[in-house]
Amino acid sequence: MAKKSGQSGQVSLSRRQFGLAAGAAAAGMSLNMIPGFARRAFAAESAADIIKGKSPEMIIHNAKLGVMETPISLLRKYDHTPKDILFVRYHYPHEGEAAWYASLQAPQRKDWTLDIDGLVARPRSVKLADIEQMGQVKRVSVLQCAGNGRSFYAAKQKVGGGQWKNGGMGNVEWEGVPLRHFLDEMKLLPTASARWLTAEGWDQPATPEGSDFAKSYHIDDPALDNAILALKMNGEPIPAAHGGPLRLIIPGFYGNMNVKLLTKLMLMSEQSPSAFQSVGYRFPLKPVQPGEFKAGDYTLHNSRPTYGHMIKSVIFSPLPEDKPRSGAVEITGVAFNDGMAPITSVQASADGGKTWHEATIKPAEDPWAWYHWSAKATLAPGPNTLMSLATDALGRTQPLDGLARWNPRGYEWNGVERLVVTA
Ligand SMILES: Nc1nc2c(c(=O)[nH]1)N[C@H]1C(S)=C(S)[C@@H](COP(=O)(O)O)O[C@H]1N2
Ligand SMILES: [Mo]
Repeated sequence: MAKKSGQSGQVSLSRRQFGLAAGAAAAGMSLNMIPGFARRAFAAESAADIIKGKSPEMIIHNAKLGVMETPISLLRKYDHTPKDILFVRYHYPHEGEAAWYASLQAPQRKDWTLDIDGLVARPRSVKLADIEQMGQVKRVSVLQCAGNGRSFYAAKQKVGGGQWKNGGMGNVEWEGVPLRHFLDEMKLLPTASARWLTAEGWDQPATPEGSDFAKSYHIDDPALDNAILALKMNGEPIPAAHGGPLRLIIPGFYGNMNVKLLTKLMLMSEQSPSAFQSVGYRFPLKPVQPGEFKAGDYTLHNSRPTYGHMIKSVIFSPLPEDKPRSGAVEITGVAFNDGMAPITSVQASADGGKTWHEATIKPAEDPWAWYHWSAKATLAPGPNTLMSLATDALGRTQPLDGLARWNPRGYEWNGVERLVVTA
């Protein structure tokens, strides 16, 4: 990896940039006075080199797979997260034949089909063009990787995988055909033994031992009532990097349940044997301690898939880089859950939880979208520990000690944040 970055750093020192640098030197400027120069010429690959059009400010977790997170300073600028800053997660290298989906362009794939297979009276293949003709609905939903916040578990014991902070999420407007509606129109009569709906993506593992990306949902899960076969993201065809031309969106469900590059829906009696369903993206049923339960210990019986978002709030402002002054401050941020009940309260603290201030909450656009909140507090000179705590109408709330939910794969972090800002 290090070698690869080094090489690409040299390659990206193009003649034009070199010319600019030489000109600047002649003009008595140092290289770091040229915006963007240092990063492009010498640092490891930038997000924009991995997926053209992505902001170079994205934090890269895996250059080969194109995994990247949004800094909160960018995320907070928009209500609907635009494509150039939305986090990205794929599981296979997008090289060779797969290179087409490492792009923010709308894929030109008019020949795309969705296969319907398994325990149905009549398996069939549906053209993208036919899905486009069906009635569409909009859903604003937070898209969040189940690994978002994983790095915070390191305070107990570091777990493997991308060390996500809070930026593995975004608030996105999706548009597409309601899944139930689609299944009805297709007259897909499930046979009596059909229990699970499995969705599969186009992407393939690099080696034959690898597992296809497939996820399964119980066919009676009420969350499927809100699911859509999405064709648009923020009002335009879904960029390939985000799963276009067709993506299954289950509003309120963790990222992995939202299968990109959707090619197949299957009705089955069991869940998919894919490792992404049977061992990966699962959460232990009982609390576990480091060492006693390992990443390889997951079974269908001792764990559950990461389905709906655990209730969570994230502080957007002030961030340490805002360099706030002491005195009155407005703490702002967002909160969201699985959309099954409204968020009814957010409390914020600026003194590490000694005193709490009730925030004003702006109604969310849709049950699965994020809620903006804002609370008045006071910053003391020196370091201040900011915290926020959301609760919903079902009484579900965030653990003050997020580490109590430590798990070997570091999923579903929803602990109360402790953000230290110095005034
Ligand atoms: N086909 C396919 N779908 C996928 C994945 C994948 O690797 N392949 N990754 C999943 C995971 S783990 C996440 S978090 C989201 C990321 O969506 P994004 O890249 O649009 O942010 O896509 C999900 N859907
Ligand atoms: Mo994810």
